[in-house]
Amino acid sequence: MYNPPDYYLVDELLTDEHKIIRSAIRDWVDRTVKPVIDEYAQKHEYPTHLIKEMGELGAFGPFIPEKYGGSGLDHISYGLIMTELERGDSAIRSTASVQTSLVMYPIYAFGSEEQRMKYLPKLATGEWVGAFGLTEPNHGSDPGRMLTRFKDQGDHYLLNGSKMWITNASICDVAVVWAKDEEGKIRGLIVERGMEGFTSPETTKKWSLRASSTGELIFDNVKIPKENLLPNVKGLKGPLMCLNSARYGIAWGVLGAAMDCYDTALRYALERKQFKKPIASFQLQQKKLAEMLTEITKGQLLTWRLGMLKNEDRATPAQISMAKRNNVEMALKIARESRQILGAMGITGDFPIMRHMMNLESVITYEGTHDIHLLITGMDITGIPAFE
Ligand code: TGC
Ligand code: FAD
Repeated sequence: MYNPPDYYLVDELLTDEHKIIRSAIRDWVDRTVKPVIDEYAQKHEYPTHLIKEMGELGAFGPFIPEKYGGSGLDHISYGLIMTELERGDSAIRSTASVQTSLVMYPIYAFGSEEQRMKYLPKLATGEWVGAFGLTEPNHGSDPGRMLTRFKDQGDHYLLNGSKMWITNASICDVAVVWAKDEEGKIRGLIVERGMEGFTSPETTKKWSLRASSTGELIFDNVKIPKENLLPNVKGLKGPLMCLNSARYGIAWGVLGAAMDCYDTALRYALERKQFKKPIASFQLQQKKLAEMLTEITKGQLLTWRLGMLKNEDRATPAQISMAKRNNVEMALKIARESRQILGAMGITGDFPIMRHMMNLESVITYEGTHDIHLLITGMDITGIPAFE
């Protein structure tokens, strides 16, 4: 039975509504995700049947207003949902991150009223799956140099280029794609499945996020109706504003993976005997457990405070970068240490740890790499960008 650590009584900072939401998602993850996720990861297959259930649970667009199918909740609620989903698997949290922060958010924040009404309710229920196309084969950390372009052809736009490493590419119904116009300005376009010239091959042979679908988005003279351009944003700040929301969710999400690893390792250490004693009685194992709990506690406090700032619209992109970077590294280290506590058992699918560990190798790279987030903090402190 999962016993999530709460050493500094952070629960006391949550409202009853927060706890009800968390408990609903936790219960769903225990009933629906936990029993099947290892099998899907082993098969390198995405459990698509979970998407509609996530929609029913309110995991898509929790902070989007109810008028558009969201739940109108605050950002602490969004964070708690991400934590619980990622305890199940980073792939499940990824789906909710992309759908909420990278597809619904830009349509809500930068879209026309017609676009909001057309897409958001179906994305909220999971009837439609979304994808977010920013990264390209030759432009990952530097998306501002993207090559994907569109031209004005009078009654439509013509889109050419390709995106790579895109979550849910091959199963998406709609994709928010970032491309440059003829003046070189980055704009957002809504590409729909079925548009001629749009293909989305799946990326295979991943050792990480094996229960997630990742692929390419390829545009070969795709005719995009003019009404599919997001009218209210221009420039790289458009996709980066979406990333602020998704990175915030990841800072919370990875706490779930870390807590699952810690909880598993603690229980194992108390039960497993060597040299006639539980391994939890050895100082070396206690050091690991004590340090894990310390880091989880720091991560919980960081995200809670960040969430309060976000609720007040005061969380800066650099604060979000710090939390994403800190918490992902913390979760990855905890996964590695927990794996060692389980000895050989730690490498099997009977326990979630190795799966979390491999997933987190993607999480530390996507949504801005560990290095890029450090440079963002460096720039914030010194005022000097060190990217080039
Ligand atoms: P730079 O010149 O610094 O900025 C360009 C414009 O953007 C503004 N800006 C931001 N606006 C909002 N939020 C932010 N976080 C922003 N950061 C910058 C900036 O003020 C400027 O505005 P303006 O009006 O002056 O034009 O841009 P740069 O080209 O030097 O790049 C900066 C850098 C390196 C930090 C940025 O490119 C970056 O963050 N790179 C990392 C790329 C990344 O994170 N990609 C993620 C792809 S999506 C993904 O991974 C999804 S995984 C999903 C899942 O499965 O969960
Ligand atoms: P690169 O940018 O080539 O970086 C390689 C290395 O160089 C890294 O260690 C990086 O830190 C370092 N580096 C780069 N620039 C600098 C610098 N200036 N200073 C110091 N070091 C530097 N993208 C999307 O658009 N949508 C998605 O849905 C999406 N989903 C993804 C799902 C998965 C499973 C994965 C793995 C990736 C996904 N991505 C997605 C792409 C992800 O955002 C990129 O992989 C990431 O931004 C890094 O780009 P890159 O892989 O090209 O690495």
